[in-house]
Amino acid sequence: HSDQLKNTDLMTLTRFILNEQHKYPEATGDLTILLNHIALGCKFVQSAVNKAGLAKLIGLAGEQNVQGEDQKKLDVLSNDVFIKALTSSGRTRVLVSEENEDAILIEKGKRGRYCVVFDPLDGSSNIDCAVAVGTIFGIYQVTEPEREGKIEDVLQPGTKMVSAGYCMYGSSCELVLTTGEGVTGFTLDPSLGEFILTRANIKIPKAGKIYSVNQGNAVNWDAPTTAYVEACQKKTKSLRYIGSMVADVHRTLLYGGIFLYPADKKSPSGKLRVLYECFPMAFIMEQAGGQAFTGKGRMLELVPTKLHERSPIFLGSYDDVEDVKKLYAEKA
Ligand code: AHM
Ligand code: MG
Repeated sequence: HSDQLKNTDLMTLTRFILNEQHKYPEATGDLTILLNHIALGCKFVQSAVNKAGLAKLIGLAGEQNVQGEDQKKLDVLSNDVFIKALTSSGRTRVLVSEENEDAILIEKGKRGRYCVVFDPLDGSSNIDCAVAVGTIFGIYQVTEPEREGKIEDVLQPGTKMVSAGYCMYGSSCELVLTTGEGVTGFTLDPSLGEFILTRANIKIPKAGKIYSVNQGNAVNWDAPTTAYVEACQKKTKSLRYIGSMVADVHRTLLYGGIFLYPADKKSPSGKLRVLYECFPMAFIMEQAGGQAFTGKGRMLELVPTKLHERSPIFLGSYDDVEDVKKLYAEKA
């Protein structure tokens, strides 16, 4: 506490983004405004997730709470929060949310140059037992400033993303961000209501001692995935699996190792969604010196053909993903 009080020169997220913006004389400040709106959405969701147990927010959408009001399930609430925050930024054109079948095309007058793909509350099966959940987002930029948004604006390879991040609602609230020049971590100071820079220039360890996978699917895996996990076990690596992608990826980023959601016989494309789960995390991993692989190629080079497309994913420490790539080259 005393250390915290000694530091009177706080690098807030807003200040950090503004500093970044000032490095580019041509920057308009639009991305700064957009990221601030995303951060506001994260704070709102963090507060709702925190109060969920008390506020009896938990429940099925459509159910009534004790006051007879309709309850909103947290993932529905989070989706509303982000759609409103993004729309009101005036900087977006196309929004794709895990919660909405169709893309949201922003009306004229509120339109901006950015498209945002997001999962407002990922890992929602963990909410009812108070385990970490998170928000994931990725941002594309369109070239022409004023025209109708199109689905094609977001059906772009991950290499076209200009920024990506996630916010983990865990024992602390952690926001991790890249704008394509490394990865920076911020922690929400609840007393200030501000994200404070806590991790500058995050680099993932080159190799790790942890692997993270839903081993319950093992009977359905393909040969390279099976061989990889068996090799992890032979090396007596530790297994950690929370079942919340944001939390599993956050640990992988900080401690090193690998997170995989491979294809299996039941889900030949895996489970995780390309646009708002795989791409943002792959972008962050690469920016931190790690890798992300689909089983066929570099994750970020995949060209999605539909909004909610899925892909197998292997991401984490450079050497660990390299081992997976070798097995796929040999056995596939
Ligand atoms: P969701 O978007 O329905 O919450 O599902 C995504 C989550 C990820 O957070 C996590 O990595 C994965 O599902 C876990 O899946 P499984 O329970 O099959 O292991
Ligand atoms: Mg999800």
